[in-house]
Formats: sequence, structure tokens, C-alpha cells
Amino acid sequence: STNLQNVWSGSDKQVNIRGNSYDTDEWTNTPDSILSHIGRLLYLDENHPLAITRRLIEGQFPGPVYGNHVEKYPVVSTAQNFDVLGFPVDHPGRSRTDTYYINKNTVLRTHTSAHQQTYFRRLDSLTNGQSIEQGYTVTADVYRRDAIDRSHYPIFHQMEGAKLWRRPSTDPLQYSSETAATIWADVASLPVNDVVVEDLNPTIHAERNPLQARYHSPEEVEAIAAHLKRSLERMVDKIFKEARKAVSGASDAEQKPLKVRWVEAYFPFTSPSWELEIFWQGDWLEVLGCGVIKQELLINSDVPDRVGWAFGIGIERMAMLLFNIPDIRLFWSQDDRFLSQFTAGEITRFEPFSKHPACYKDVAFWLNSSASSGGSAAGGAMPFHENDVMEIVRDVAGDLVEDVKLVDEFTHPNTGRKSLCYRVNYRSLERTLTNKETNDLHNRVREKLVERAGVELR
Ligand code: FA5
Ligand code: MG
Repeated sequence: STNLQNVWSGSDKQVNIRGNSYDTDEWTNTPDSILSHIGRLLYLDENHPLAITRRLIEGQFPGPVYGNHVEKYPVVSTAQNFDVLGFPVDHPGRSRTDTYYINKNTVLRTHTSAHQQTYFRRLDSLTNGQSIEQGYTVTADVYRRDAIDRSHYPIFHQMEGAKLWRRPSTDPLQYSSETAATIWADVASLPVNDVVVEDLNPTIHAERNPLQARYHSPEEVEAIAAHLKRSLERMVDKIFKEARKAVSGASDAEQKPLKVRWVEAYFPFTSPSWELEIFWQGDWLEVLGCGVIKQELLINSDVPDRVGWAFGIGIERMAMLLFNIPDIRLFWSQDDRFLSQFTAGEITRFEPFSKHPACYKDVAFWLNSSASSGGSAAGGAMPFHENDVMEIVRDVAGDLVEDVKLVDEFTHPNTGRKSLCYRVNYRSLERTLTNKETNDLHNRVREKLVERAGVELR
């Protein structure tokens, strides 16, 4: 269903998003196929698996300690999405190949962390007022130019969570043992869980995962990390126990315990940082990133006297595991055979409706020397990027594509020109595509590759 409220037709000078008008410029790269998804608010539709999953996670971060919020409007400034969070100017996440720009200073948020500062500020006014919130969750749709396959979609959903403790003073180290003792008391009050956790690295590692030595003591960071890890382990443990009960009807005691592991990570706005992976059907799957909030960010957000942790979890990743949903495109399905399988508050096993045939088509092309190297950051000739192929395929075929893979790559020995071959798998989730349909789609993909990516077909 096209959302006619959100339009940009490439040559227009304005983008309209839910009644707001933005000037376009040489940075604008958000196609109508993305704009048309804005406003679906799947995570608010209580019988949708994304909403059910949101509720389950929120249930593990309840009031009055945590406020549970949503952010419906996805347009933020580059300052909110990147600068405030300490992303360096040359961070790859900022490039137009990875991020949907509305214009030079405006993007579709790439993560819920874009709202951290707003919520840190809000938290302060609440804690000084009548509320006793010390943390929050915030759920929203997020947007990234990315690969096409069964676990990646250009729009997905995240929930951000944070918990802060007030320090007796803003003096970085003087009161740290007092703060640490308070936090350890909170750790001790967390109910125990029986997750099998692999956590091989030390909490702090001088090079790989450093302490913010100017602001935090090791004992404080150990306490914050313990609270963060126990809270998140408990959250996945609780939710997966529910899921297992739903599947087999067996009691907790009869179930194999959940296996999770912590791996070191890097984010510009936390240190130390980790990712949580869950062992599921023979593989480790990353579900969230987290860490100790950078103190500069808290200082810049007018809460210099707090320390704490934050996390960001992928809701589709959790929902795919919980409901056994095999393809991320299904979340956007309006087919009743999908939607009718879910009910608010229940975890059920998704029964796939018949799988329709795949149709593989290859496209091979030469990169032009101008398309394969050089080019300015914005405007002018852009260097070739794989995400441009993905975008063109998505634009032409939308949800009729299951995945796109690079299957061949070589450089001509005499001319030095590079050739690439991509294999597009056309497959509808809802019906069998006709030959004519897939041929037409593929021809349009070929044309647009020439027009927009400046390649030469082979
Ligand atoms: C972030 O986005 C950080 N903002 C998370 C964070 C928050 C760290 C607060 C520290 C403090 P990352 O890019 O790894 O991190 O994404 C977080 C999660 O979103 C991933 O673990 C994954 O579950 C999910 N995710 C990421 N990319 C995709 C995608 N293309 N499709 C579906 N889910 C995705
Ligand atoms: Mg990650």
C-alpha cells in the first residue's frame, strides 16, 4: 500500500513526510519505496509479532524504574543521529551509501540511539519532579541502506534501553566507591536467572574495551557492567522460556537452558561496549549492542551527575527467533494468512504458507573507471557501491526479491576493468510470479543499473 503522504519523486525540490516539507539537495537519496513505509507503525499494532515482541521486552524493564516510550517520527538531524553521539566525521555509517539522507543535515534515523540525548534530558526533569524514573525504553522504526537477504530489510525496529544512577557529586573519582556500592546493591536485588553465559573477556581491556579513566573508576564500571549484563541475560531468559512453553507445553525445568555469550564491541557513545549473541538452531546470532554510556554525552545532556548503561536491541531478530519467522519481509505482509496467526500477548509458532518458487536471474556488468573509483562525497560521480545495486533492485522489485548475491567478480587482464555478476532471487511470499513478470522486473533492473549506477552491461 502506497502511503501518498510521503513523496519524493527524484527530481522534485521537496520531500514531504507526514505533512512536513523538506528541501532536497545533493545529499538527498531516500527513494519513494522507503518513504512509502513511513507511518505503518507496525510495532503499535498489538496483534503484530513486532508489537508482541516489544511488549515482552518492555515487560522486563517495567515502571516505575523504567518508562516505556515510542518515537513515531523517524526524521532526525545528522547532529542527533551522529554528532551528539561522538561519531567521527569520516565514520562509514555517515556515508550516503549506508544512510538515507533527506538533505545534508537531515536523515531517517539509523538507530534509536538518535534519541538518547532527548531522553537523558527528560529523565533529569522527571527525577527532579514527581516521577522516580531512573531509566527508559524507547521503540522506533530505523532505516539503513543495506544488503538484501532474509534477515536484512532497509527498515527495521529497535528498542533502546538505559538505566542511570545519580552520583553524590560530579567529581569523577571521589565518590565512585559510594556509587559502586549503590549499584552493587541493585545488582544483588536482581532476581537470579539460569542462563548459561559465556563471557570470556575481562570487563575492561586497556586497548580493546577501555575504561573512561577520566570519569570512572574500575569498581564503578564493574558494577554498571554487572547490572547491565544480568538485566539483559534475564530479559532473554524470561522471554525464551515463554517461547519454549508455547511450543512444547513443557515446564521450565524440562527445558534445556538458553545459551548466550558476550562479545566485545565498539560504539562511539559507550565504553566499554558489548554485543549479546544467542545460540539458536546451531548458530550464534547477534541480537543487541550495549555498554557504559560515555560520560561526555551525559555531561552534554545536562546530567553530569549520573552514570549508567544503555543498550539497543533488534526487534525483528528477537521476533524471528521467538515466532520462527523465516523471512524478514514477512513483517510487512498484509496477507491475512500471515497476520491472522498472531494474537496480542501470545507467542505462537508461525506456520509458513506454501513456499512459492524462486526465480534466479543474473546480471553482469563492467564498472566504468569513473564509476569504480574516485568521485566526491556528495554530488558529482559517486564511486560504485554494492548498496546502490541493492537500492535499484529494491526500487524496481520491492518485496518480490528474496535476496541479491555477488556470484562472480574478475578483473580483465589486459584492460584492468572490473566485472561483477549479481544473482537476484525473485520470489513472492504470497504468490507464484509469472515468467513475464520476472523478465520485466529484471529488464528494468538492468536499465536502471546503466542509468543510475553508470555501469556497462555485459
Ligand atoms: C546500534 O544500532 C547501536 N545503536 C546499539 C547500541 C545502543 C549500543 C545503545 C550501545 C548503546 P547495531 O548497529 O549493532 O548497534 O544494531 C543493534 C541491533 O539491531 C543488532 O544487534 C541487530 O539485532 C539489529 N540490526 C542491525 N542491523 C539490522 C538489519 N539490517 N536488520 C535487522 N536488524 C538489524
Ligand atoms: Mg552490531
